[in-house]
Order: sequence, then C-alpha cells, then structure tokens
Amino acid sequence: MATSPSTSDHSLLRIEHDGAITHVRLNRPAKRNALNDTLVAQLQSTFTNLPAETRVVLLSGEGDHFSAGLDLSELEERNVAEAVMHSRSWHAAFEHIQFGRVPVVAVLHGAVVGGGLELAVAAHVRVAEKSAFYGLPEGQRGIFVGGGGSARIPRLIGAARMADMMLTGHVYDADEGLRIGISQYVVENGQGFAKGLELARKIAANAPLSNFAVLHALPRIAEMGQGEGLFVESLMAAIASGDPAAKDRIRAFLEGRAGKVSKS
Ligand code: 1HE
Repeated sequence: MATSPSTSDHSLLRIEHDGAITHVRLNRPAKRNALNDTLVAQLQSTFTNLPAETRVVLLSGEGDHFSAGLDLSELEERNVAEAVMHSRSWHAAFEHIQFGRVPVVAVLHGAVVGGGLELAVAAHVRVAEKSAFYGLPEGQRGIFVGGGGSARIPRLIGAARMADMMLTGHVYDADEGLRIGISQYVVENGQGFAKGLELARKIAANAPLSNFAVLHALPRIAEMGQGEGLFVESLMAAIASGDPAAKDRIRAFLEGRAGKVSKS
C-alpha cells in the first residue's frame, strides 16, 4: 500500500488505513483466527466506525489460515435464550459488513471454515489463494451454523451443496470454490493481497452512490418478485443517474477522458 498508512490495534484485529482503502486483518494466528466474542465485537465496532475517507475494506487473516470459525475453547454453557442472543450478536456484526457503508473484499487462504466461511460470505468480493479450503464442520461438532451461514451460503452455492457440506463434511478446495461460486477469483498462494488491493482500487474509483446501490439495492431486488424488483430498480437507477458523479463520468466518457470496457 502507499506511503504512510496509519495503523491501529484492536488487539484481535490489525487495522491499517491508507486513504480510501482500509485493511482489516484477523489477528489471532496462534488460534487460526478462531472467532471469539471479543473478535466478533471488534469486527462490528470496526465496520460501524470506519473513517469517512474509507471507500473499500480489504478483509484478510494473519498466519496460515483465514479463520477456523467459532472459537471452540470459549464455548460456554448457554441456555436457549443466551444461545439465541449469541447467534444474534454474530448476525449483527456480519450485517454491518454485508450492509455497511462500503464494499468489502475478502482475501481467503488456508482454512475458511465454519464461522470463518460465514464471515467470508458476508463480504462482497472474495479472492481465494490456491491454499483456501471451505468446510462446515458444525455437523461433526454437534452444532449448527449461527453466523448467518444458512441464509447467505445457499444464496451463493445452493442449499443442496451446503447440506452436503454439513452432513458429510465435504470440503471444497479453492478451484472448486471458484466453480461453485464461493469466490469470484482464485490466485496463486501469496498473491491474494495484491489481487485484493487491485480490485479494491477499482471499486474505490467508482461513484460512491453506484457502490451503495450494488450493496443495498441489488441483493434486495434479487429477493423480490420481478415486478417489485423492476420498479425498485427504476427508482435506484433514477437516483444514481441524477447524482452529479454520474453526469461527470458520462461526460468524461463522451469526451474520451474515461476508460473503455475491456477484458484484461
Ligand atoms: C482453535 C480452533 C477453533 C484451531 N477454536 N481453537 N471450527 C472447527 O471445527 C475447525 C477446527 N480447527 C481445525 O480443523 C484446524 O485447527 C485447522 C484446519 C483450522 C488448522 O489446522 P492446523 O494444523 O494449522 O492448526 P491446529 O494445530 O489444529 O491448531 C492450532 C491451535 O489453534 C490449537 O491450539 P493450541 O493451543 O493447541 O496451539 C487449536 O486448538 C487452535 N484452534 N481451531 C479454538 N475453531 C456462529 S456458529 C459457527 C460454528 C463454527 O464455526 S463450527 C466450526 C468450528
């Protein structure tokens, strides 16, 4: 990243701000970035309080793995009500990632399992290094997903594949994950951050209102019936195209000052 990033330590996260791009790293490598209550709370607070200049977040994990999921060593005896609230606290945190102010690019490597996969699928773009593998060992551990996985993962890969992962312990590797739609990109080991940064810079160069529409209107429209969806699309399109940024960008293209669409 460029010259003088500012770094802050949220103890279980390493956060680096560099202009429009904020890099959030899960920082518990000795525990394979297992997610405990403190880490989930720090994620929520980080995504809720991003600096105004942040336009994209890169999310990754320190060490050899993205995340080993729920911290199994901190599983407490919870009664039913407490267990519901625990799951709801993950939902609240991950909701701030999926439906926050800015797009999130997750860079995945090594284990992306259980709650780690639930976290990854709350991001908008996923770049996987070849080492990445995806599993949902909840079935083997005698529990169920509780971090939004049953709502988000079937929307990416289908309920049947998720059922298979949970029932049989099926693990997908990075290339398979690309094919079935877990990640949008696969790169060589060690190249994930560079690819994520390249994508983050492209995203940061978009008009903020276009990015906002992709984050907030697109997934909601996709859940609507076609008639309602088309109507909401028209409203969102009118709002976006009325923004001065749209007028400036379209003028720039017509005057030959903006990039063309190309496959590269
Ligand atoms: C952990 C955790 C964890 C590692 N909670 N401490 N998640 C799982 O069922 C995945 C369990 N973890 C694993 O399968 C493996 O650890 C990995 C494939 C992720 C990594 O293997 P490896 O060989 O690199 O590391 P390791 O030697 O297994 O683990 C290193 C340390 O991390 C070790 O602790 P140490 O004190 O003995 O050094 C492990 O105990 C610790 N560790 N994973 C706690 N998950 C909201 S609902 C979500 C439900 C779920 O996420 S269920 C899935 C839970």
